[in-house]
Amino acid sequence: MSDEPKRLAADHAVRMVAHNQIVGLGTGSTTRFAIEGLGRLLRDGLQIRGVATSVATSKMAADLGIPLLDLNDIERIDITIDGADEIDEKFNMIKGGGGALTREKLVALSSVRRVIIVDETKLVARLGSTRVLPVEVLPFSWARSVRLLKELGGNAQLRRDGDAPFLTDNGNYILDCRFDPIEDPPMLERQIKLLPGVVESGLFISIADTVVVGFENRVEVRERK
Ligand code: A5P
Repeated sequence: MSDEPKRLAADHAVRMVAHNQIVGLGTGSTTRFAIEGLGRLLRDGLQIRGVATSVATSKMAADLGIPLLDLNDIERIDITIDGADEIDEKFNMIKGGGGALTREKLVALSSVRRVIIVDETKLVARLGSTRVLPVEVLPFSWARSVRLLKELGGNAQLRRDGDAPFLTDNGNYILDCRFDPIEDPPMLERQIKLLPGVVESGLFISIADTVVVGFENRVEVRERK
C-alpha cells in the first residue's frame, strides 16, 4: 500500500487547526505527514505552538520551526493530531506501536479535541485482532508484570531493540501483549491500570473525538457519537 492514504488523512486533519492554537503532535509514520503539513502552514503564516509526544516528534517539529511548549507550562491543548495502530467502531484504540503511548495519552487527555488519522488497515471489528497491545512498565519489575498480564489473558513479550530491551523516552520497558482478541477493552484497560509496575497501557478508551480515515484518493471523516 502507498503512503497516499496516510498523507491524505494527515493533510485533511491539519486543516482543522486554527490560528494561534496549541497543537498536540503525535508520533508515528502517519503523524509525520501531519507535522510536515503544519510546517508548511506555518511558513504560510499560520501561528501555532506544539506539544510533542516523543523525542522523535520534538526533533522533527523543531527542525520545521514549530515552537514547542512543555505540557507542564500549559493548562490545555486545543487540538491533538495522532495516529493509531488499531481502532474499532466505538473509537477505542490500540496505540504504542512506536513506544510513545504514555506521552501520547497524556497529551490527548489534555486536549479539547482529539483527531486520529489512520489508513483503512487500522480499522478493526475487535481490538487485538491484528496488533499486539503495548504496555509500558517499570524495568525494575518487568518479569512480574509479564506474569500479572498473563493472569489477565495476555501473552506478553518484552520489546527488544537489537540485543537490548527497547527503552521508551521515559526510560521504561514495553511489553507487547497478544490477547487474541480483546473481549472488553474498557474493562481490560481498568484491570491493566491497576497492576503495580504498569506505567501506562496502549488501550485508549473514549479518547478519539474525530477519526480521519485515508484511502488512496479520498478521506472519510467520522465523529464520535
Ligand atoms: C506511537 O507510539 C504510536 O502510538 C503511533 O501513534 C501508532 O503506532 C501509529 O503509528 P503509524 O502511524 O506509524 O502506524
